[in-house]
Amino acid sequence: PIDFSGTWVMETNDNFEDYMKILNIDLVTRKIAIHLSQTKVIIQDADKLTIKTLSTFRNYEISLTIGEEFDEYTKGLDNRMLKTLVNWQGDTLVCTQKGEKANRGWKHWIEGDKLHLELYCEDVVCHQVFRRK
Ligand code: RET
Repeated sequence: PIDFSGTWVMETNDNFEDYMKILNIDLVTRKIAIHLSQTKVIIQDADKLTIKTLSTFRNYEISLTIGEEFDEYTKGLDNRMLKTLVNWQGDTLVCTQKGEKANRGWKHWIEGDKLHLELYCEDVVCHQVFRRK
């Protein structure tokens, strides 16, 4: 499979505001978060993944095994408990996050030298693009 490992710096962040809104993230947090440059640090080792989302305001980190459902607590985001599962779909990493919100998850893929992340929840899609640091 494709290796997503590396440090990736945010270039674009489309519709992040609506994504935060649909997650009921409070106004003050949204006002700060919308202006943040996010960095993804991905460590991929066989079927193990660690994904760190870093910013000057707050960080968020998950570690998981591909193909194994785990309990995700979205601490510092919307603070919900989810049943999360990440799988390969071709060269795309596809995540489903089961919980209170319908149709919640994300996809990671690489196109050229860019890392793409699509975050979705209900009918909202946020699209982020990162370049290698
Ligand atoms: C920040 C800053 C504090 C407020 C919010 C944030 C959102 C983080 C998100 C992270 C998603 C991570 C994923 C990792 C897998 O690739 C930037 C921590 C709301 C939405 C999907």
